[in-house]
Amino acid sequence: MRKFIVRFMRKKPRLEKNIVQKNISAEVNNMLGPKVDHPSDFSTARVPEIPQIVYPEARRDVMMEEMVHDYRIRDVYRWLEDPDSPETQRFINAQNAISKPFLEKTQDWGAIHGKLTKLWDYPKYGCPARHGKFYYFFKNTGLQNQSVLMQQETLDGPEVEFLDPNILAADGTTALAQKTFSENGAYMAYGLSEQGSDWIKIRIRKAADRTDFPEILEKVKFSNISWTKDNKGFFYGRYPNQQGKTDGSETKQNEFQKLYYHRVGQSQEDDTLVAEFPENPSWRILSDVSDCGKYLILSVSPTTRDNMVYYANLEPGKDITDKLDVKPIVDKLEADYEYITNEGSKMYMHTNKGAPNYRVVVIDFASPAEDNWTTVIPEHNKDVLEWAMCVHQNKLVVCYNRDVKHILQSYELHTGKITGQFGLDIGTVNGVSGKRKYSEIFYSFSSFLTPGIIYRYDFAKPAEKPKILRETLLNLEGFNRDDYSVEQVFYESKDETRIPMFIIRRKRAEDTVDPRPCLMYGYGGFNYSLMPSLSNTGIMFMDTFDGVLAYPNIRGGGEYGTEWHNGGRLLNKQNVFDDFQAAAEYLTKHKYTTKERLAIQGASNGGLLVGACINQRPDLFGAAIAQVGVMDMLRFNKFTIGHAWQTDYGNPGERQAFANLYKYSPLHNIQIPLNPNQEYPSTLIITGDHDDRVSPLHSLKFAAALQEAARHSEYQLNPILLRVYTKAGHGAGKPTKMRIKEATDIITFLRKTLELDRINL
Ligand code: X99
Repeated sequence: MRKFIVRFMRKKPRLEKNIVQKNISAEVNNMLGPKVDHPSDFSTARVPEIPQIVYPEARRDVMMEEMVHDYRIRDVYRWLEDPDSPETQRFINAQNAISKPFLEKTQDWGAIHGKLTKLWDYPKYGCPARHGKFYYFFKNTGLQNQSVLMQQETLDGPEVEFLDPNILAADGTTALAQKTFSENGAYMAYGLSEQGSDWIKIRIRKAADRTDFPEILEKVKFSNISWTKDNKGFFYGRYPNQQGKTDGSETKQNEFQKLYYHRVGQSQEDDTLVAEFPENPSWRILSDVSDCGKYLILSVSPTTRDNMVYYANLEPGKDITDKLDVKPIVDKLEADYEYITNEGSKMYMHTNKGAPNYRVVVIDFASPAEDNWTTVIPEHNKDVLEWAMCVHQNKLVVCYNRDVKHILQSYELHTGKITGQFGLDIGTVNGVSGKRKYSEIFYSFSSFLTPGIIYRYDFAKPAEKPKILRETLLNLEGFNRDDYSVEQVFYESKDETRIPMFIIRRKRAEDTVDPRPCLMYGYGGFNYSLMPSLSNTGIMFMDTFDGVLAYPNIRGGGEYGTEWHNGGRLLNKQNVFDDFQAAAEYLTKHKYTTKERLAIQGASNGGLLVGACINQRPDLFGAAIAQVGVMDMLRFNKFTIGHAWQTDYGNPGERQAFANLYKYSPLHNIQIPLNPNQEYPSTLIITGDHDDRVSPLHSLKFAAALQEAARHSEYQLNPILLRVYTKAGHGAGKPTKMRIKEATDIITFLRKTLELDRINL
């Protein structure tokens, strides 16, 4: 790989975008860095030090060409798909050698890091849950890398550290990814993830003395844990042994998951294979032991949407020594089905079958034909029934989404009659716990300016109101949430669809028009609703730069049920990008911000969103941050769990889907800026070396291609940076220290590239 040089020069002032600069060949450009004609009013313009970058040369393999559905596709950076090759490693090192100093070697990095660390440092609590003799909840004193699972006999009794992941890895990169207690609460099966990977290792801890059984279960991924009611063991999903690494840095497809039964205290080798679908390698199996213990309900799916339902009879108390006799209930992939509870063979299920906003139905496994299903809670014509849970023998706690705000209600299980509503502010129910055998429930509330409030309610004492158990408070000096406003606007997208968007900013006197820096965040896919929640990075952005936060609830999400998801998937995917771009136009038109100071951010499917939007409308944004994004839409299905996303993206093996993907795939739609209006915003591409959800290769290939375009354009002065973090994955379980560093990098990047004035740093 060629040596690269980073030359520092003064950035041209933003208002002078039309001034043509150098016209030298890319080759010379690579060696010397671009030349700048200084405009005459240079001395009066705001000109912080911005390095003009000479990007690392990435080999273009022009021979890597293939015909796919009569499209001639060149994949010149295919070699970057091998995470282990020395050439890929050199590429990553060369990128970090530019991005790391760009971010860290600025005067502000330290001040931003210091302030973010202070801002992060407040005690955080999870929602408690009762299991057997004890209550359990997560607690983080403020800056601990991982939250500690605490145990308590009574809610006001002493708190005991039950499991502290911080002692499992010195750098905090081992996370408690999953935990499930046995019915009597004697045991907790828990999954540990290392370095951000989706792979987990399961261990079992005794509630009484906090010691572990010796066995460790490996090769577990995309699984839940369901205990048999005799407390002797549990079901879990496991993948076959694979050649090479299994640490999350590999890209191999995850196939042939099988369901096993594990007995407490025994070796994994002795586990019993209970269900498999060898003809369908991409099917994954989630299992629920019914509340009565007599059924095992399997939710089977090749994708992240729609599942089939199978079941098997269990005989409580009897050991499971062989494959179960698995029978289908729903064997079509048409809708989602989720087990809630049951009365004998009558299963209460949460589904969107025949109800795009979801309903609760009873399916009698003894006569499962759809004609025999009965509706307990019908579909609401506007609000989305997000989930339902059975507590206190016969009550259903039900959570609705109404215009991107949660509503929590209770219903009679048998009649479906509403019995009450829990008062909630504008925001999100981000945690809940309760059981059929207990009368109490806990729920946790969060919003843009509220980190968390935990409530307890006892159904056995209906006269009493829910009480606040714990309230988490920010303790950033000088930050007062009453100084800020949360506003929800509805704007029109390209096709006139009304899209909701939350806007959060410091209050001003009425009618004050003062565009401010703005950070807009989006996701737009997989039926996932972007609900109100507090972001430390967001608070930092508002407090430090007098910034505005914007969260458009674009299509592809689940905010308005299945229709909203359908409006932004498959051949409708372009709507997602149009909605995001329309949000940007709304924010500038209504003077919340200016294009030059509008930054966009997205992660994962939201990284794709950012990648597609900067290709399609580079003129709309001043800066872009794409984290762990899916950028190669022609090959996403070939790595790890990518094949499961075809219900949102389509199957590249099919011609029509391919043609559609080819139109928006970030990697395949990069424009060489031929005039100043086509200059890409300052762009920060972020990934992690152990991301096995979205392999880093997406970000590597996209960055290489964008930088190549920048190299060939005299108009691309805004930086295009790639930052690859080590021992980091897709995001879940990331240690606090690394989260703060990443947030510091992002804030520093915005400060520097958007030339933001520090109001408060
Ligand atoms: C997934 O790929 C989910 C993967 N996944 C399972 C789990 O299938 O994490 C599963 C089964 C049981 C336990 C845990 C898991 N997802 C989730 C998509 C978006 C999602 C994802 O991560 F649907 F919300 N993507 C990355 C989609 C494109 C980029």
